[in-house]
Amino acid sequence: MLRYFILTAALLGTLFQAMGSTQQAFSVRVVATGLAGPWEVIWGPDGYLWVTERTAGRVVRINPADGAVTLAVRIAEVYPGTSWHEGLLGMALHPDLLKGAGRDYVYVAYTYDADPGTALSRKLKLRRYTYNATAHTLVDPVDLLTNLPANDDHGGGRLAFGPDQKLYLSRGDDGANWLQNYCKPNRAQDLPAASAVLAKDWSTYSGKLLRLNPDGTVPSDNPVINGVRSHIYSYGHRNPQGLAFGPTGILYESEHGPGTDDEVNRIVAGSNYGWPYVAGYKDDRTYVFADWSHTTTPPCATLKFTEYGVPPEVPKHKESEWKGTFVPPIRTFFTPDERYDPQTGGSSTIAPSSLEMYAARTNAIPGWANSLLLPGMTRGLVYRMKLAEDGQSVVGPNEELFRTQNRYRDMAIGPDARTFYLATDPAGLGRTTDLSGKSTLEYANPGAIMEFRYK
Ligand SMILES: [Ca+2]
Ligand SMILES: [Ca+2]
Ligand SMILES: [Ca+2]
Repeated sequence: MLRYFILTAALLGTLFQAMGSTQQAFSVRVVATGLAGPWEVIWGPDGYLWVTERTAGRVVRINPADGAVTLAVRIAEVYPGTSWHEGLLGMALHPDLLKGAGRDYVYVAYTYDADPGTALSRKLKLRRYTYNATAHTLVDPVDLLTNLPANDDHGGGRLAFGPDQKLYLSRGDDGANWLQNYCKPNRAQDLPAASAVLAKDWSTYSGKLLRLNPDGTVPSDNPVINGVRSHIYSYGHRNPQGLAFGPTGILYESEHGPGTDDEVNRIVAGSNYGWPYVAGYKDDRTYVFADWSHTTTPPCATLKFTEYGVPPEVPKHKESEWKGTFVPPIRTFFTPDERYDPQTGGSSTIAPSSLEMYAARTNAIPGWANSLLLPGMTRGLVYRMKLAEDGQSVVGPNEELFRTQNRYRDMAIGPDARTFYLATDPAGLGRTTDLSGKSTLEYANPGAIMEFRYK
């Protein structure tokens, strides 16, 4: 027993030393700055960083050596809106880009006004471009899927190209039943009828992960959910902004929780992830589903939305009251204990903006092989989680990395597996944390690409 304790203490000492030295193990450099809301950053096959600028509607290529920015396309149709959830969002590069296979395709997702001229009809679309490697521009736009629901909150919008040669697109719950949209019913649990799929009515696609053929059609092997096959791959999501594939093809996702319980999920085709009935685990801790939009007496619109102290007229449902089947997260950030009071305890979340797989096994940073990296916005940190060998779960504590006074929006990993590129939010997008741990609205490096290189 005594020996056990000595060993454990020694191990813990090593662990804390390793965690404490994390910051010193990396050199930091600002690669580029002055970007208009960099939202996606990808290490391209040409050795450039490919970046979407959310509010400017631009795709740019950045030389990582000198930070020179080259415009690939400006998409005039992008509707940037005024919220954090609109504009040019996700991007995915076809794995055959610049391989001479005739598939030099780049996919983007963005919000646009589907009814210009009259009232605003905010929608999201998926578009494909072809890269002209001589002119270094994106040309020949093809709209693959249009008229997807969009709003001024919880837009999701992350894109990924899967090892199964399918496209994956995350869609948020559009902020329904929350803040300024509190009287709008939440549709994260709604599923389409066969007739809606035939009629290309995608109005149920809020709060979903979508899986598409590269031409935008429904894959014939997509899950049949509630008797219907559609683009929907999984449902019951709040605001999923991270998608990453593991080396064996497992899909991981991250999504924002409601003041507690940001989630990292392992995605199983056809499954329900619980929102809005459950946040994090089904544990009745803190979260109660307050169904504002279905308040009838008095009508919802006559009530004033509050996050805490929800009025008695609003129907409330404890997590344990819901009898549906769902897949719980593999990790939360964070599920507080019973003593936590959300009104006085502050936010227990990190605002996870994306997710990256660190698959490297050769040249990997010691201990890092087979990890997930989770950038967050409100704490100026990236969290590393070690995956179990089979990829089904995460093991051990989180490691906190790359602490700066910034909101990290996305990340790319360099081909050496030792260089990391972080995109930061532009000024004015809400709080982050300073180096002493205090909440702040000032960012050290707004609208930048930062490089962290392992020494
Ligand atoms: Ca990325
Ligand atoms: Ca969930
Ligand atoms: Ca819960």
